[in-house]
Amino acid sequence: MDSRRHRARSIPALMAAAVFLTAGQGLAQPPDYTKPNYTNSPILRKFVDSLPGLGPAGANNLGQYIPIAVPDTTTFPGSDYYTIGLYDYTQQMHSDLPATKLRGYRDTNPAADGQNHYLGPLIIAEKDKPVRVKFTNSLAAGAAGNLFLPVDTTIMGAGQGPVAGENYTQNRAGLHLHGGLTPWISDGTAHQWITPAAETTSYPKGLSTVNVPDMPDPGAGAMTMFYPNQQSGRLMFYHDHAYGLTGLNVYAGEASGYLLTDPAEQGLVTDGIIPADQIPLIIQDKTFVPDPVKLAATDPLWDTANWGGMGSLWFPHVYQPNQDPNALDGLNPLGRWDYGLYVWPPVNTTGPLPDISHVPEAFMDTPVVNGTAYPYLNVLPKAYRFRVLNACNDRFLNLQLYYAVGDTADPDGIHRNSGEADLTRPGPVFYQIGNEGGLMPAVALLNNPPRQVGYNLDMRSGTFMNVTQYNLLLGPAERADIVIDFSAVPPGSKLILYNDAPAPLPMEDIRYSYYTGNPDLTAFGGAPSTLPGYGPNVRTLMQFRVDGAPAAAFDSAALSAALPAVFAQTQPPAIVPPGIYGNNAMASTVGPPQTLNGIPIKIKTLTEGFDDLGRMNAVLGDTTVSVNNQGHTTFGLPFIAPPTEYLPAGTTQVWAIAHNGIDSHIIHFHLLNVQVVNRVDITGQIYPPDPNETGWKESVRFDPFLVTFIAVRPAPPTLPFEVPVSIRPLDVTTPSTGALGSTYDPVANPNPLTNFGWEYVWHCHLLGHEENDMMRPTVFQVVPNTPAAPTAAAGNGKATVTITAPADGGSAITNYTVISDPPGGVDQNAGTAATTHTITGLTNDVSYTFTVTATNAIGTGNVSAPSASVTPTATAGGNGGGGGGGCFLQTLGGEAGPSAAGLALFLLISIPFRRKERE
Ligand SMILES: [Cu+2]
Repeated sequence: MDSRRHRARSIPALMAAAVFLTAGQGLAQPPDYTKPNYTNSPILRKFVDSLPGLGPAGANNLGQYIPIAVPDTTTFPGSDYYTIGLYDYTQQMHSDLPATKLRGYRDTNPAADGQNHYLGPLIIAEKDKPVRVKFTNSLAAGAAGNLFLPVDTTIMGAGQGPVAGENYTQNRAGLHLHGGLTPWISDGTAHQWITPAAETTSYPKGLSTVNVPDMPDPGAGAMTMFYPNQQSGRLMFYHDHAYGLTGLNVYAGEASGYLLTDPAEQGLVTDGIIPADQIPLIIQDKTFVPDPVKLAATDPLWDTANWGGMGSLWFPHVYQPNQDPNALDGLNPLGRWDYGLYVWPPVNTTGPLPDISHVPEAFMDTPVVNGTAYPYLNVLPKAYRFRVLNACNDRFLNLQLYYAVGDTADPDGIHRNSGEADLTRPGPVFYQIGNEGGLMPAVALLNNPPRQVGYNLDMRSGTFMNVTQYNLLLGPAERADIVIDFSAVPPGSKLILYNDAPAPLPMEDIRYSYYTGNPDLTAFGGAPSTLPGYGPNVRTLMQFRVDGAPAAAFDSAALSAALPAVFAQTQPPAIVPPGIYGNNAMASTVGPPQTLNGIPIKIKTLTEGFDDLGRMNAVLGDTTVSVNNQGHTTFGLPFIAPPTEYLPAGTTQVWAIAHNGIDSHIIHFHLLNVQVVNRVDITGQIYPPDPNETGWKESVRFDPFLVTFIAVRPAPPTLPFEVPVSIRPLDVTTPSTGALGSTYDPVANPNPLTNFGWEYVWHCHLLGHEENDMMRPTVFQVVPNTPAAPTAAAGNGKATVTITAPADGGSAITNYTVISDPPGGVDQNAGTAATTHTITGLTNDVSYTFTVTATNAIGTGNVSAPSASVTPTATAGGNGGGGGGGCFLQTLGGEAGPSAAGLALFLLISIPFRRKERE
């Protein structure tokens, strides 16, 4: 959701109506239209600081580098054990800036240096060797632990919790391994966070925080995680995911790399197929607080005392509406966002816009790579492997490589270098070999030549005005494993890593597009024209300086030949085979057969609208129809609605995710690697996945007005312990209204305790969207845990076996099987979920033990330990109790099947929206 000025301008009559009606609403405080709310970083020189590399040897001129975490290999034999703390610290990120206050992870192993390093420590893991982490929140307690960024307490999870009058603290933090096949207890998601041990709060940790069962209790202020690493090699990253604070915590610095390697990938290195020289390029956008004069002119409401002065991280904090009911044209020139009170029909707002407000997206003005603004990197004329991660909060990147303007002497003999890219002189090609899921089945050749952003201008097309031409397009959290061969670059040359992705994508607000010579937009709440050689500039991300003796050319043919075999060896085969993209997909979206490659299709929705305070937001959902706060019939569910996505282990699902809105989103699937099958527009045109979307991904782009098909086959990792299931209220911020198993009712029982099984989430990774409700739980269902040894009581020729129900794996236990030793007897309660089973037909005066297994819809768990031995005798009392008792069955609502009517309704709803927005 962008600022949509183009749309607002096209509907003045609607605006007038909205203004008229607004007077009668009287629900919300009119916003102050006169105060600007933006700012721009101090003017920084480009390419004066070098790129931080790995380890102390990679330190740049400012002393920045990304340390590699030091494992403790003895405390937990067979595992690499890391101790990581969270601290506030400062680091200088550019020569023209003072040190910036940051909040991030520190390797607290005594063998490490005891210092914080931005984006560190990088964990390097090996396939099938577990990593264990003890994460300690070492922030200050009380007000001193507050985040030094504007926190909006109207965002779910950032304000009041279940204790009346008591807010959650701002020093909450967790640790999520993004991309990891991790047991849910260690996934570090929204409700798995901790506060410092010294914090005085009713909410010292998230309700779903569970430590690793076979590690010592880490005590208050700490949590433990277990990462099995049973995946192929890939670049992942670990970052904060705390409810209501993720976007700000990550922006403040809570993100670090996690590089998983595997033997097949290492074999490619050993064999010289891919370069051994490997360089991370972690790209973010930041805005730094400028000098007080500029700050006062652009963001007079910035709270310097609490959020910091010049050089501190800046973040937007006012919801500045596009609409101004007092203006003749109804528009606010400084506005950024549509305000729901002023649209038609208006949002039934539940309150005024808060003074400190979340905004849907935060697009900053300064690119930072590995923690340095506008870095340069000296490279030799040879091939390198770059591990690229878009770690921006909300900004997409369309990465290209060009020679720099004037990198050689111009015809007039003058050697100019203004730090610009010469868009007529392509740099070397990118051989993309991997994405989030590891190596791809084939090399994707990019930058051959570079492709600048291009819009689909075919008005007959279902993707009219979408960005359909791009180079290496990476949304937030997407990764690319690329080889660039500089061997043919003349020594002495300079190259520019260039980006021209619009922000938002695709409907750009030009005030977020900073480049040399950009129009002066100060009258509209934007930046002045950028000077050559200086920031702000989000196009010229970094510079490569090539020098030295050229190496032999990189053997791309050998790479192309080798990659498919390695993929086949290390990666699961595709669920939907290549070549099936044709007939099935469109047929599946509008009617029978509702299957793809024989797999039933589940329809999911992605809907943009407004929150209850009138702010633009987006939500995920299924085909459940809801009426939003404008009275529109729509789709989409809040995070706190009962779960709708169930993932039985070992099954295969195809999701058709229909996008009703105008923003591109990156949807991230925890637990899952997904196969991008294809995309289909509303005219029926089919778009195969991009060459770099083949193989497996977990962060996937969803473009406007496309139904995107993904296929998943969830499976649990193998663990050395069992884990409980996630049982919590739907809404952790309010008291529960009903016991586990009670029936959800939006009025009478809106917040029952609910079994989420192995709880994960799927959510937008534009962090501004994720934070304001673009997240839904997924219930991963596995076999029940192993029951404890049952108790047994002997009777006359029988025994009564009593079972304690184990965790049900997220799917109700349907029956217990009791096995006697020695064999014999008849279980009178066989095939039932009763927890008391009477075994008859036993032989008196023979000693028996009993074991038990639990079964649910997913399968049967492990066999329990035996009961104590009992001996039926003719004189044993009574007839024994039969069946009944004790059993509590949790009935989980099944997921609604795919509905052709549902999708047709979705399309009917979406088409008028689309017409309106594209007028
Ligand atoms: Cu989004």
